[in-house]
Amino acid sequence: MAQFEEVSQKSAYGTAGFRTNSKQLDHVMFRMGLLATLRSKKTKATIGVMVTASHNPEEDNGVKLVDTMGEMVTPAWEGYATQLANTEQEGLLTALKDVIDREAISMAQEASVFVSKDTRPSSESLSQAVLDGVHALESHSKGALTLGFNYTLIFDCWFELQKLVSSYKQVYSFVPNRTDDQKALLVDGANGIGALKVCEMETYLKKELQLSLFNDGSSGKLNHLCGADYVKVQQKGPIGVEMSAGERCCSCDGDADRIVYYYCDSIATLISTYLKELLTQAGLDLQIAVVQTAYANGSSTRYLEDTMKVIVRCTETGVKHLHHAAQEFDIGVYFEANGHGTVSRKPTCTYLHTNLENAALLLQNTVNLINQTVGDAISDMLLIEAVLTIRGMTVKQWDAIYTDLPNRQLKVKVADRSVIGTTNAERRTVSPAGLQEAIDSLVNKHRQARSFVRPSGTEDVVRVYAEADTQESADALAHEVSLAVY
Ligand code: 16G
Ligand code: ZN
Repeated sequence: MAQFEEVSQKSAYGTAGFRTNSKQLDHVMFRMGLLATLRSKKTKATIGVMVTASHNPEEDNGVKLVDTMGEMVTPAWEGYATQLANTEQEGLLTALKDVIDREAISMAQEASVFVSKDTRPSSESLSQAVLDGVHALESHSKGALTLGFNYTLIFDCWFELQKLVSSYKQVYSFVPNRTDDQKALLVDGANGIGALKVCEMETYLKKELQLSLFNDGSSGKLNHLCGADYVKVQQKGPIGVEMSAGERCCSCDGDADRIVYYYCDSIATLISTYLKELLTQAGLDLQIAVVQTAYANGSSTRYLEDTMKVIVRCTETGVKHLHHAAQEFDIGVYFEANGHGTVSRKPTCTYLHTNLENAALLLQNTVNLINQTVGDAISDMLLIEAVLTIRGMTVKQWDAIYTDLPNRQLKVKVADRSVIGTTNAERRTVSPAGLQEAIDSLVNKHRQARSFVRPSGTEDVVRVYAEADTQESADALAHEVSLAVY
């Protein structure tokens, strides 16, 4: 049974659940085990608990609940999570009863919880604490219990891997004579779970894709000097990967739900352009939209709206927001600038399967490459490879679709980041007073400039983003805005 520690600092269910140094998480894990069990009883379905801190340092860890369709839980349940995580041990029973009453949960209902973990050393004992929580609740109620346990939730089973592999082979059969150069892809596994999966897949795809895996977890530390976040934020190649000109390279993050291709982050542009062309060729009148966040480069937004004429929506940061917005369209493409994303399609789009015209067949196979839950770096990688193959494009040509405005991201440590309130999909601040006016006047001093600040949902920092016509200008603006925040 997990030990309860004194809850010193208030933890909040952030952008992707709780996240902090792994030493402070034991009690939070236990309580998420309790809450997942309640959620499962309420929904009468399986609930996932994912133990990971994704791209954060190996010393950190985190936990998020995964709802019945693979999505994040609703705001009300995030609220319960925060409440449970911060309750003193004496108040825990009352807090639990409160959730049970408010949600009218029948404790006799069967529960089914699936716990997954990434490859961090601390994930072993922390996932055990989740299981302890599940067992603790179940031993006090009459409900039967199903418990699953594995490594990552996404993309775990062999069957799923085979489905991706065979869809990729099908797509590939449309363009069989790809040169060796075009088939070569360098993959940075970030010393995490993605490395294990790429290793497994490599053997099945030898003919179609030559994967060279780096940072495979055999020696390096998770996310250390490698991985999607490092590459994106530091704008540097990962350690151990020697890239030569024109080579395609991509990086997963620690739990393999993000992917970044260098030196290009216009994944959504590439995919939506391709899907739109296929829809036109197949004569299908479906609504396609791209969902972005404030971090999306201004040039990509302009290109999508003005040239591609696709619908563009902006939401708050975090897959949970983008995913819901994407689901409102027949086909919704979303990729955050940091590499998180996927393509969702409405169930009504399944009639694609009955149309066997060439374009539709290709569309069907392409769609089968997509893992529609909240994002899976390995399926995204195969999707991008498929699009590049079909279009006969090099990374350079992809990069040339539009030109990103130079940009800079910084983080600022402040005493209390929660004083910063935002609106309009985090593009403007509403508090503290005067901050937005200060940002506006700094932005006005630069050309083609845009800047915003928001409290991070995964780290104790405020994030600053700036873009402008030159790198010097973007750097200066980011710096000036940081000072205004501080
Ligand atoms: C998490 C989110 C990601 C978001 C990022 C923002 C998931 C699976 N991942 O990684 O979507 O972009 O947090 O972090 O939900 P921040 O709030 O620290 O900037
Ligand atoms: Zn991740």
